[in-house]
Amino acid sequence: MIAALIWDVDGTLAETEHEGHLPAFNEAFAEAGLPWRWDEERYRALLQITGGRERLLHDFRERPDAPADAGEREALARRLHQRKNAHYATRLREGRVALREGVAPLMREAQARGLRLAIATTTSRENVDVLLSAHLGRHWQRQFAAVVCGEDVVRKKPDPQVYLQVLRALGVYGRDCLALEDSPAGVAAARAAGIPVVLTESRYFAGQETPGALARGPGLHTAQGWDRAPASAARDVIDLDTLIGWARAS
Ligand code: XBP
Ligand code: MG
Repeated sequence: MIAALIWDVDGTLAETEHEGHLPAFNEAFAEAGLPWRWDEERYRALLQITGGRERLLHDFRERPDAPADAGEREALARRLHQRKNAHYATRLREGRVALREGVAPLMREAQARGLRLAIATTTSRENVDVLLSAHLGRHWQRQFAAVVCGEDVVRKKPDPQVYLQVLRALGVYGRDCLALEDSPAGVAAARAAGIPVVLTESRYFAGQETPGALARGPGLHTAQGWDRAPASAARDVIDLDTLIGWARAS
């Protein structure tokens, strides 16, 4: 039996990168009077860098028109990142980012059957709050036994730190949980913490080589297109019995 489901946020709970962070970064560039814009292709490449501020700093290194001074670059990244998060929050509050199909039903099923829910993310608590307040209500935190975010760790995914902190907070072993992820860095982080992980492909990471996942498929809303057979063909979704079956057989 699985004791807890541990959820990644960006790409797993919602298509936040495409519908939230990317447009918000571009809004921050425009607002600052900068001519820079990231298109989908560039953003897909930049997503190899986890953390929005770190992503900006990485991008600056390849821009001849970015400040040459390291301190100035750091300050600009900090400012743009703050503004990006403000634009991100506005988008969320305007209802422009939905939860991925199948996420809320699986959360409800897990809770009804006595499993605990947890969050393990690279993004900030502020960003998680705005997403989950919009979809689960302002008391969403009560539904989660542990929430570990980017600011709680020194090293972001693919480092296992965020998952190890969740395990510590829950007081369980990795093998007794199941993580849900969408990215190679996320899968690597969960595996390094000893947690079995299921990969739901998201817009920017679909098709990327991702070793280590128990199963991989297009989303929780369908049992079609997965690389492993679901527990029952009767329900065309990935439900808790399917996840438990996969974990048990691994
Ligand atoms: C994904 C990330 C984050 C987001 C942006 O995190 O790498 O950096 O792209 O959020 P996860 P911030 O999939 O672990 O939730 O700007 O707050 O970093
Ligand atoms: Mg993710």
